[in-house]
Formats: sequence, C-alpha cells, structure tokens
Amino acid sequence: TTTPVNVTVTGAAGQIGYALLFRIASGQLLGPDTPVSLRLLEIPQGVKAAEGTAMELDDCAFPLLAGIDIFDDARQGFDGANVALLVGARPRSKGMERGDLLEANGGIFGPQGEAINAGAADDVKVLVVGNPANTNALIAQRHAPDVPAERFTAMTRLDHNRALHQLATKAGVAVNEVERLTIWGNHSATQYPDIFHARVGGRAATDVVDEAWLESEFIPTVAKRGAAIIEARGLSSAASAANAAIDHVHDWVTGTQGEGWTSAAIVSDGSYGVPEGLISSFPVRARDGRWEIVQGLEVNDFSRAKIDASVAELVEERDAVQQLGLV
Ligand code: NAX
Repeated sequence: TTTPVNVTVTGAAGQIGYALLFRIASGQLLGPDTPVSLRLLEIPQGVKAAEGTAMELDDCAFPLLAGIDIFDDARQGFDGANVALLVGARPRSKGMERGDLLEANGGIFGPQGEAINAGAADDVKVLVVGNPANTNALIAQRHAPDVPAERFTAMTRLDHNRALHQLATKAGVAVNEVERLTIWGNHSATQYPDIFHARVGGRAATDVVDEAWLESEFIPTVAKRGAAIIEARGLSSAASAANAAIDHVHDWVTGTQGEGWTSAAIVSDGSYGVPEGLISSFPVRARDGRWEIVQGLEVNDFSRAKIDASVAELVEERDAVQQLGLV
C-alpha cells in the first residue's frame, strides 16, 4: 500500500471546491495509483457546507480516497500538505478599491503562507486559484521563506485552455491539434494569449488565422471569457476552473510530454524581461516535478508590448502590496 498524498483545498465549500474535490478524490489529480487524503480548509461559516460535501464524497465510495478532514484553522489545514490548492479568496464587492481588495486578500494569503511554511510537507506544491491569483501567490510565497519559491504558482491554465478552444474552433481542427500557445503575464484582463509560436494541425497558426482576428476577436474573447460565463450562467466559471487546476497540478506532478508546452504563472527568474521574483505566466514545461520556462522564443514587437503591459500591472500590484506591508 502507498501512503496517501495529502491534498489541502481552501474554499472547499465554494463552487470551484464543489467541482474540484470529486475529481481529486476520483484520481484525476494524481493518477489512478495514488491514494489521496483531503484536508478541507474553510472559514467558520463555510464549515457546515464543507461537511455536506464531505458526506457526498463519502457516498461516492472512491477507492482512492483515504480520508477527509475539515478545518477552519490554516495551521491545521496545511499540516503535512503535499499539494495545496488555494481556492478560497475574498471577492471584490461593490465599491471596493483595488487597495482594499489586495489588503483583504493579504489577510488571507499571508497567514496561509505562514501556515504552509510552518507545517506543510517538504515537497509541498502550491497552486493559487483565488483572485487576484498572481499577487495572492506572491503574498503567500513571501510568507514562506523556508519553502523554495518555485513551489508557489498561480493559475493561468483556464486562460490557456480557453485560448486552445478558441483557436481550434477558428481553424476548424480538434483542440489536440493546437500546440505551443502561451498565456503571458497576469491572470486578469491584461493577460496576453500569444499565438505567434502556436501550431495548428502542424502549420503555423499565423498562416491559418489573420492578425485582424487575433486583435479584434481572439485576444479580447480569451481575456473576457470569465465575464461572458458570468453573463450566461449567472455564476462565475467553476467546473472549467476546477478542470484547469487539475490540469496544472497533474502536469506539474507527472510532467508535460515532448516539446510542446503549457502556461502557468511561476516565479520569474528574469526570463523574457519579466522582473525576477514576480509571479507571472510563461510558456512552461514540467520535468521531474519542476516547472521550466521554455527558453529562446522570439518575441516580436506586438508581443513585447502586450507582455510588458501585463507585467507592468503585476509590478503595480506588487508595489501596492509592498506599500501595504503585505509582503
Ligand atoms: P465561491 O465564493 O463559490 O467560494 C469561495 C469559498 O472560499 C467560500 O466557500 C468561502 O467561504 C471560502 N473562503 C473565503 N475565505 C477563505 C479563507 N480565508 N480560507 C478558506 N476558505 C475561504 O468562489 P469560487 O467560485 O469557488 O471561486 C474561488 C476563487 O477562484 C475566486 O477568488 C475566483 O475569483 C477565483 N477564480 C480564479 C480563476 C483563475 O483562472 N485563476 C478562474 C475562476 C475563478 O474566478
């Protein structure tokens, strides 16, 4: 028998949590041979609903689910965590300024980073989903000085998957015939979905679609997809966000295949002119449990301006949380 992997999920009673937990417990996060023990972290008001979800998880009789524990204390929730999915966050309410939003989330992600630092397993891998995801991940990372910085990541995989679908549909090919797309920068409206290195059915994407479509359709559709889902569903993306979180961690743990790549927000080493230390989205491959930035891609003037604009927003967010004393 294998020792179960401890997976901590914050915001477990929320809508992404509800879509995520069953997939983790069924083996889709870590594979069909790896038992998991779930540690659900909620705020006190969320505990009862998390208990209800735990009852349903029990009722699935998942062979790989070794246990479920529910906490409203971060130290306990992250104790022994091998994988930490930070989904719960403070949403922007009406009239809230960006500074208020960053401050409210600093109050969540600072202590969670400290709790990870104090008690998570040595191999802990952290994915921040809760928005503003990149800067929340930065706050958590800065509060965990004993954990290698590279273990803190933020999710742009949903943006990546949205872009794959848009490009595949436009080109009239299956999604698995699209490769080498990149989401750069912040998980926000400034994100830059880059098709200049993408291949569609073995051809250069730029030979298949024209630049007018890229600028007037593709980029805004991908960047505003979250708002379009809210408009249609009356609720924000949940199952697709959970799916992207599964993809991100599954790739991180099991590795990406071949020379293709995916997108993830990881700590910058200065590549592509992104200031060192920022948590920004890059083209990445996973090898031996580590993300590597795909090197040597040519960045044209169009891409340079878009990447710089999104990275400038990340710099502003970092400066704002620095001024607030949150990092
Ligand atoms: P919900 O409001 O349905 O659920 C959030 C849950 O988090 C609630 O149950 C709440 O009690 C809990 N929570 C709040 N503070 C907590 C804390 N300190 N510790 C533990 N739990 C806490 O939101 P949901 O739709 O599930 O979305 C969760 C987050 O994902 C939001 O911040 C949302 O903006 C973000 N998203 C990020 C995406 C990405 O691509 N990175 C896409 C989807 C999503 O919008």
